[in-house]
Amino acid sequence: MRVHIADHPLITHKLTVLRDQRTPSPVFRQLTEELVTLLAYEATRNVRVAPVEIQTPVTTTMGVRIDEPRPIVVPILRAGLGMLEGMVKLLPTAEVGFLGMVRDEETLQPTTYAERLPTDLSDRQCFVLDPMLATGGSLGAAMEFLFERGAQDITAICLLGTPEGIAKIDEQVGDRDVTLVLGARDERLNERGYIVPGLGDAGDRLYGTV
Ligand code: U5P
Repeated sequence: MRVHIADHPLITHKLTVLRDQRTPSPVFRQLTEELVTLLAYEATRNVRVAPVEIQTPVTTTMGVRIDEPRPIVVPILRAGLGMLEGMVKLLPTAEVGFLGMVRDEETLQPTTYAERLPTDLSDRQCFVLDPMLATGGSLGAAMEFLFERGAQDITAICLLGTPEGIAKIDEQVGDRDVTLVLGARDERLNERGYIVPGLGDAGDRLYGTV
């Protein structure tokens, strides 16, 4: 598995404001969108393109366009929804699928409660969005779901991850083609499954349900 951890002062600056508990939901949503657009730049580095000939005002030349079949963006509900706009801003032709996962706060086990995805993902590049890679249970289950639909090329974008979560996904995916793009790797998980220092519950902070 390839892991890319952002190393850019603008990303760290925006993450710092996001982490601050005084940051209100509207600002939190705006910053999440901006951060995802910055991370999406790295995450789409290997997006498939096809050669295309165009005519400039001066001459004909070769360029590229995003190849068919279109990539698919999969936000994991609910918190991943806050990342969707930032992603499709950079990849406007992508198809969007949905996967609803909920984590039992006692057992920390994820279950799927909703899905809207094509049945065959075998030649689609999949971009999964979930702001927090904590235990790795939710993202791992989401990836398993996509693998079962035939996905062979998955990139996940998370704002924050833990060493524990990264290790779990790495072990789970084995030698399959998976890339993780993270805004930062935080210190650890706490006993309640929260990322430390983290930013709290991303869904609550995005949607003001604190
Ligand atoms: N989560 C947070 N903040 C944390 C830890 C987890 O919001 O500090 C939520 C995220 O919404 C994410 C899910 O979708 O839990 C991931 O948890 P896990 O399955 O990786 O443990």
